[in-house]
Amino acid sequence: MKEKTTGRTGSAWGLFAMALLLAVLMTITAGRAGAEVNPQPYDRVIIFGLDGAGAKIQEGKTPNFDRIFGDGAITYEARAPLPTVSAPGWGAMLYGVSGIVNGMDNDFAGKFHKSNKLYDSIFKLTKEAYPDAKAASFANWWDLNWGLIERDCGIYLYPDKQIEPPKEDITKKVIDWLEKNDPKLLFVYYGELDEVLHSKGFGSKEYMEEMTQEDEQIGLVYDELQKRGLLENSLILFVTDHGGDKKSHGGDTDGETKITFAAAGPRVEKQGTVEDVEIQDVAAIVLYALGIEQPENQMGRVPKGIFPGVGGGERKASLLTERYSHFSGIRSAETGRELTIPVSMASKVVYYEDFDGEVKGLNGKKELAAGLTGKGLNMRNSFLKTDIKQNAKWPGMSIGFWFRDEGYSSSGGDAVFVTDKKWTKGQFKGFMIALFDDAIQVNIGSGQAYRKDLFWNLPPDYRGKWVHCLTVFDQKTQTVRLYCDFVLVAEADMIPNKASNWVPAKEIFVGQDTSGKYSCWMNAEMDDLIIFNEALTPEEIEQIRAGYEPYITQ
Ligand SMILES: [Ca+2]
Repeated sequence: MKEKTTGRTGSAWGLFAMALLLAVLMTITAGRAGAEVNPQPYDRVIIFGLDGAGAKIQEGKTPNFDRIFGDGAITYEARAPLPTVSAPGWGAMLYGVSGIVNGMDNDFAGKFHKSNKLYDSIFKLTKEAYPDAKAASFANWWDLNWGLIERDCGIYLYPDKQIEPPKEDITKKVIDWLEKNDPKLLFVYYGELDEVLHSKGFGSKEYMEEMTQEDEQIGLVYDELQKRGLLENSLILFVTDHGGDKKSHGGDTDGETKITFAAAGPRVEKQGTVEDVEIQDVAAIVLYALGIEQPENQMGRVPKGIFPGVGGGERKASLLTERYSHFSGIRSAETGRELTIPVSMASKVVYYEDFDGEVKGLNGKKELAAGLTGKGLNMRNSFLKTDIKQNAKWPGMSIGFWFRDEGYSSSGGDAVFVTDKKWTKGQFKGFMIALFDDAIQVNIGSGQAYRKDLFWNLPPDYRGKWVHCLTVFDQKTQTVRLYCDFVLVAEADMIPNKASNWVPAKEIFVGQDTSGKYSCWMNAEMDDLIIFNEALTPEEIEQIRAGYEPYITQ
């Protein structure tokens, strides 16, 4: 239903990275503002989301928006995160962090999202704070309910299967649901406006007509809430994710980045002007409204001008960027050292290559490059054929390595870090760890129709720095866990009831698939590849991290 391309442009990306770095530097100087907890919480928060509305609401015929928010606090100068595409926008709203920092992009949104381990959405936090409360998301962009919200957080999702019903159906389902449920948090999302943006243009006649139609839907839901007495002590929000530029969006023009934000309800500033809003602030607003303490890892804060005497101040730096600051160099004197593995783990090591001595199984141009310590594999034109075959009797497998990528391969595709199969089909039996765009991808195939893919979007500052990637395949719990720089960042279930199906027959290859002819090469160096025949525990991974500590500088 929605455009699936990320719309990333080099310039927007670079600017974003720079802006993020600047923001981090500024925030460190400014210090952190402690988040307040609302002494007088609202009973519920209702969020209306219109995809792609930008700031056009102020020019449109939107009588319902006007009657709901006319007396509330509004701004048409809120800012969408870059790139100005849907998933980073809605991801920022849901998680209170910049969408990309949270690993949300449109590629990711289409994938099943189980709770990611670094951040919790406002839905999950609401359910944790009020376990018996009802919460729901109604959205006719399938990826939102499927990919962006944790599907295991216990809220009602419509649709919960891969359909994208028209807006009238969304409205009807919300109204039906309200018959039996008093929501603590309700999100009602309409996506058609973004489609008209792409087909007819941002601000076109058809676009403005669609906006009016979606405004009607908002009015119907609002009237139902009123009828049921659910507007009392409720905070109503209007949010959009981005605007547009002609028939597109993704860039950094005013049309794309300036967006509408509005709030209404008791104790909201009468005809207030909200100052300095970014979408990630919406999470802070929702949590404040519901009397829930904002987690330390959220970046947004309550803006000034919504609640009297509350809000403003600096946003926090990304916890991810702080915890996840990549290693930019090594002490040159440390070359040729040996990795220290605690004795308890040494027996689990089935393969270790530091690329510092003679490298067995080197293929392609057989080139080494500067590594994290000593030398490393030059993955641009060389690969490694190990003599390791995974054994079905292993209780699991863990693969760790350092890599320094200079930017996504210009040849496109998804270059291979480590695999035991041909990577022309994800369904092929075995596993694969790749770099897909700026995301680490872990794939498992059953050999038949089934494939499972886990994604983690790397933060924008990873390029040119050493990043540690560790993947744990756990046969016992049937899960795959991905650690970046020793932080658990993503987890997924393995293929159900097919535990051993992913165990391969071929040797493990590094920098190439097992054909040795995969068209896309990694634009990176690799160092210290280590393979364990067990699923490492968090404590063991922490020991590995500590073992590296003397050798790395930040
Ligand atoms: Ca090395």
